[in-house]
Amino acid sequence: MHKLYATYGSGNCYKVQLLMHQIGIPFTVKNIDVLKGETKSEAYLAINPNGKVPFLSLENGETIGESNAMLQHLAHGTHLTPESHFDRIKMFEWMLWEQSSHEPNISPARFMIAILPELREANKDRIAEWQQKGNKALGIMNNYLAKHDWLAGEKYSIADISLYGYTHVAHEGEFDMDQYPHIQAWMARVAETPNYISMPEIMQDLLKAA
Ligand SMILES: N[C@@H](CCC(=O)N[C@@H](CS)C(=O)NCC(=O)O)C(=O)O
Repeated sequence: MHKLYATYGSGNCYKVQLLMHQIGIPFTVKNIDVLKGETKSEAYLAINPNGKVPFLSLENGETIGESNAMLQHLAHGTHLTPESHFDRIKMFEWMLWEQSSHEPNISPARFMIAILPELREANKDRIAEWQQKGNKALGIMNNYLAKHDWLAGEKYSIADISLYGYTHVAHEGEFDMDQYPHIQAWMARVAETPNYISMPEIMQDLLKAA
């Protein structure tokens, strides 16, 4: 069975858990507590020298770092990867964009506001910059979703899962989601897809496995 190293509350980890749940891939989880510095422990660095989660150890002994690479591998040949070449390229485009728009802006703003608020005051200028860049990204998504139901082609795909990871918790980083009605409608569609599971629900499993 695949084993996912993950930490509680991470959008990057949730993306991978959500996908495996939705396509019915059995997996175990190992909690690596970022707040306790466990990603930098000697034991964990021996498993993943990059010292980050998520990290996926496949049943066949191969490993994958980077959440979006995991999504691409796990969804290969399933209904969550578009059939047409061009739709797959658009999927890839959104997933690369996610790592330069959401991951470095929405994610750290949320982290310092909702997860480690004691860091907030000392980082208020950085948070303001992340919020400004994050809002720019959310505006781009909102405009696109005004005309499209899904990000890549006509169907739900791992591009949606990838972007959903941090978009659906952006309000925790004090992003005003009322400004983005088309994102809200898209998030509601994602939550209606078959075998959807919320972050708190699937993260409960992670805590139990700690
Ligand atoms: N680009 C990576 C980002 C991974 C990442 O930054 N993970 C965070 C948790 S969301 C982490 O491991 N932080 C702990 C650390 O850097 O020690 C991905 O998409 O998987």
